Amino acid sequence: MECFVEQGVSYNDCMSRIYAKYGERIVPVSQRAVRTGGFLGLFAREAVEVTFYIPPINSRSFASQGGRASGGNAPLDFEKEKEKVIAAAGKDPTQQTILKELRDLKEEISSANTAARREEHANLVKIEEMLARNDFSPAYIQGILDRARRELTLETLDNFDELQDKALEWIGESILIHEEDQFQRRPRILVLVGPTGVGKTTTIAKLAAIFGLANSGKPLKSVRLITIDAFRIGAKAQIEAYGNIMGFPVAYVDNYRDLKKEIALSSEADLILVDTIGKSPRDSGKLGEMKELLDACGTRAEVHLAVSATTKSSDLREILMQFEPFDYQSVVLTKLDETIRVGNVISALSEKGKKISYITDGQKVPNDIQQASVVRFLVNLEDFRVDREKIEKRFPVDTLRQIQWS
Ligand SMILES: Nc1nc2c(ncn2[C@@H]2O[C@H](COP(=O)(O)OP(=O)(O)OP(=O)(O)O)[C@@H](O)[C@H]2O)c(=O)[nH]1
Ligand SMILES: [Mg+2]
Repeated sequence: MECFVEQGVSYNDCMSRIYAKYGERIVPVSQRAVRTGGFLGLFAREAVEVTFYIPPINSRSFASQGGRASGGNAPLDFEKEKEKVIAAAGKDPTQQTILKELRDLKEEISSANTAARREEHANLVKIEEMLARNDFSPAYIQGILDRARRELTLETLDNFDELQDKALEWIGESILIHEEDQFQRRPRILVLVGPTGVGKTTTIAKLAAIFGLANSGKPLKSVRLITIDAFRIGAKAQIEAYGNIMGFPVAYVDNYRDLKKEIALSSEADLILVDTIGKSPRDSGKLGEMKELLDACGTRAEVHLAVSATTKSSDLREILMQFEPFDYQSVVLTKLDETIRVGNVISALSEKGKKISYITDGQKVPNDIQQASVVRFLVNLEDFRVDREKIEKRFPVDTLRQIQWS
């Protein structure tokens, strides 16, 4: 039996292409998530690949439509293949029986599949396409569709607005928000780790300014900056510049003992912000060294992982996994202004059960930072009709808010 493959943005997209090309007789065998397109491994997108075969009845018409074999591009000679099988089967009555059973089975699978496809509600197909356009992962999309099939009545499925509201609510539920530390214990120690260039130092500066500079009558926090990134050209100057402008002391350390000492010396501060050197998630040796050094911050230090919202899904999953040894409590999502699609981020974080603490959406210090909120993500979704009032009611403690403290 020759199998063929077709790729598309979703299972339904693949099936539409297959039916359009080969007619309704085809029998799907399996589906899997794949990555397609891109250049030198960059910018590849997630897609679905469906493997199928065509029952060898009326094979001449398929061959004339230009069928494509999985192993190469040569058109198949179905007549020859059929003759071979029939000749072999003709010699052996047992094989004949098996062949007949196989044929019956194929027909059964084929008709069950066609029936299932016809039963898929048109509004669910629309939702699936909208989710795919927002870069949600195939597994995440399947989860939403399965839930809709399981929990919603036909009446709700028929009402597209209601269906959209439900999908938005479920997406919202899957976004986990980290509760802001209310400075219960002092000093609050906040460490930012992450890959290179994602905006760690800029985020540290934003947090320092928001908590430590005059802010509409709020009581100010005394802030200390510590960096373990003092030796790269420009890195020291960058944090020093922020420290000087804001008037916060900056300490440079490169070993466990000095870091421990600096933390102890800053025990009177309200907030100690620790900036780290960006690390490639692939360099597990260097990550291990940094983890040992950061242990000097003590067990009650909050570690946040900074990742850029523009990171492609597979890299995001790797980053979330490789930084796991730091035991990070939440993710700071940076550069949200540089992408209009957030489905990849929502999918990856929800698959790993990770919380989000802050989002940053620009280079301006300190303006472009906010506490993470479900509402912010939902209003960013493309194509969805967002009833903001409803969403804010559904996720009440989580409306868009600026960072502040009592
Ligand atoms: N568009 C945009 N740019 C940002 C944001 N945050 C930081 N940047 C920019 O990203 C670049 C890198 O920022 P840094 O703060 O130096 O990044 P880093 O993670 O400390 O980099 P390394 O220390 O080299 O690992 C700078 O040009 C920042 O202005 C953001 O939210 N949006
Ligand atoms: Mg930096």
